[in-house]
Amino acid sequence: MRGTLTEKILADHLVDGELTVGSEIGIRIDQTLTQDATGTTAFGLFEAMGAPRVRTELSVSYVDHNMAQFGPENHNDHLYLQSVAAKVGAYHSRPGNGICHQVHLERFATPGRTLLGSDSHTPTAGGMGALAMGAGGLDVAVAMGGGAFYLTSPAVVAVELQGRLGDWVVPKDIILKLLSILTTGGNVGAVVEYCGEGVASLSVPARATCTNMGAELGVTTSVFGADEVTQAFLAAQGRSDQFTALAADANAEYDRITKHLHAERDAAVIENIRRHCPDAQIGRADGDGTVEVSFSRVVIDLSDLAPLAATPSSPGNVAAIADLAGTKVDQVIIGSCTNSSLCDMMVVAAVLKGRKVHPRVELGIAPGSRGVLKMLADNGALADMVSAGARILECGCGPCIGQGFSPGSDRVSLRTFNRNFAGRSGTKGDKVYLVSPEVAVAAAITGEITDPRRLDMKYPEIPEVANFTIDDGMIIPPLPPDEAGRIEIIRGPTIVKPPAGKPLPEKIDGKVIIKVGDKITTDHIMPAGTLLKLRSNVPEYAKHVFAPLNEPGRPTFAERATEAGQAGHAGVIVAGDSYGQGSSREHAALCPMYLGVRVVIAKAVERIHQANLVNFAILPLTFAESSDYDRIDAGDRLIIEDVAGAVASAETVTVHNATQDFDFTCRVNLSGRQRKILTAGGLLNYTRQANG
Ligand code: MIC
Ligand code: SF4
Repeated sequence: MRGTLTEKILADHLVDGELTVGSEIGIRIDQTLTQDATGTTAFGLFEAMGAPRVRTELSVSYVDHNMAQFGPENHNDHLYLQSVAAKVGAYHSRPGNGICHQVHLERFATPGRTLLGSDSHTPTAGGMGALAMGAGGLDVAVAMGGGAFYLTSPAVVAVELQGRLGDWVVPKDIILKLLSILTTGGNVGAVVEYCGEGVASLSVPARATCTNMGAELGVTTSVFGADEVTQAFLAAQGRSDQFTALAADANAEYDRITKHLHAERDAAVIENIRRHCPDAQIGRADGDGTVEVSFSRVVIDLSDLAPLAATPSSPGNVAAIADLAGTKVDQVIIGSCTNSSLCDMMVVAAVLKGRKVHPRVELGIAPGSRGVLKMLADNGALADMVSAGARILECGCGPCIGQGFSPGSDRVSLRTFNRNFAGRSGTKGDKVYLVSPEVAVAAAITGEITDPRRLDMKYPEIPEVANFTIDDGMIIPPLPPDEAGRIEIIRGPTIVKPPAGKPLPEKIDGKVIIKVGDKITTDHIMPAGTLLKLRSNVPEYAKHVFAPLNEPGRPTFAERATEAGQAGHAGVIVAGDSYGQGSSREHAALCPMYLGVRVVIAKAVERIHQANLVNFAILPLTFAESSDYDRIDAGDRLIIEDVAGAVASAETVTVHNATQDFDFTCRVNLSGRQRKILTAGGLLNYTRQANG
């Protein structure tokens, strides 16, 4: 990664280790962000660590997820977060002020700085040239206390943008194109670095759309440089003084990443790689059809792109709008941290102006920040939306995390969001397509998926504003230390202290509570929607672990895990590839831990989830032979002798399947520090021990 942007920022912040791809490094974190759904736990753990004040340059606590306020839970959370932020020295962005990533981009993100957020879409700030990463709340709590953030020194891949986007083709189409090349799996430990002459034509929010949805690639983060466009954006935000130019060296060296694909099932992906990666090496298929592919550079010519969509139910199911055109649409929602900038909203308003929403379609619009909403109100665009029949939603996550607007049964919903995992909208069997605001608004007026280039109108070019309306009145600054002492932390009865991890036993006598397939997301493990309000109450939330996979009339995962625990067995989860995709929610580790789960054995585990498992003292193992996955059944008893010894130093461990009487080998892919954390019984205990 010599001479890359990523290397420069990492080198500037390195406090432990060396920048060699694959080795563990510790970096200093300049800024943190938390949002309410992960923030109550993060601040609870921060309090449990005993640190009196945050030690970062800036920590911001946002409220944007849990705002529906059915029952007292949400408001209790808000009051807790506001009071704890004031006490410990964090800024507090109040409910209604906007989505954390959009507000952070506008008001706080700074080129060349590191940002750690308890939300997987924190890389949005990479559009500004920040090295911004998502992590579990406990990692963020440690960073707030001034501790280093540990990660694998990444392989940096170049995404070179050439040419210019045509009319109606937008950044969402760039990132969807990239998803069709890199896919949602197999990119753990990589950073996507954008370069090329095409970058200059993209605004900061446009860049942020690309880096935001880099989360769906499963990479550590995505980043752009900081140039005149960045400088102008910062000036419009009244933050010119925070600009620093940032660029990779002209002769920067990027790293090869290796992917294992299937010759037949992934034929389209392999073809995309052949077409877009000039230095691709594509091996021959082995006996079971696996092809090894490696490359260090992806080239996308913006002028070749056409409007795209991710079809149900994965951001990786990319298809051309031209091939979907004519599909009847029942619901359109525009917003989320991916596409809720002023420019996105202005294009939508321009298309809606003087038109009416199609009678079949319900249209919801959620501007990303109060600043954006205020500007839409001031310049008349909001009136155009309202006149067209749009339902204006609060500035927040809303439908993106299943807080309302669940589509009807079997209804097609087009959303400008970043995730369409099955059931995330709150409707079982949902049909959610992820599209650009341009495609979304075209469908809103035609009632069907429509290539916006076929609309009978000129593309509304929206110039970047020179002066953004700035009103930070809903961002409460922290109190100075001498005044903070008088703050009472408000802890409503629905806020329950998060449990700490426990050291692993000498020997695991485990039972497989569930066996799941590939690409299990954290939305499967710990669903949000109407359950989101239970985030501050682990004992209650834990009752719903794997709820979407529970079968009617059969004991739930929680009941099976509890019963196994009562019989003296540790819970084991067996999973396929890309386990724990999606969000950063540490509840996907914390709640299983609460139910007695001590081991996850998977074909592969995604980065943030792996860290969360370790942080809560659940041992993540991977199959040495992936075919062993097929030999295990739910309910099997699995024994791991001397697990403490394996965690301390072994590269592999033998697992005995006592039900079927065979042994198999698992890899213990852990860094030295992760081994110590597991031995200590989780990151909280480890941090307490380290701080004496
Ligand atoms: C998401 O988009 O899935 C979330 C909700 O923002 C999560 C965080 C959470 O579960 O609270 C994320 O992306 O990390
Ligand atoms: Fe909120 Fe959706 Fe963005 Fe997550 S992806 S932060 S739920 S808007």
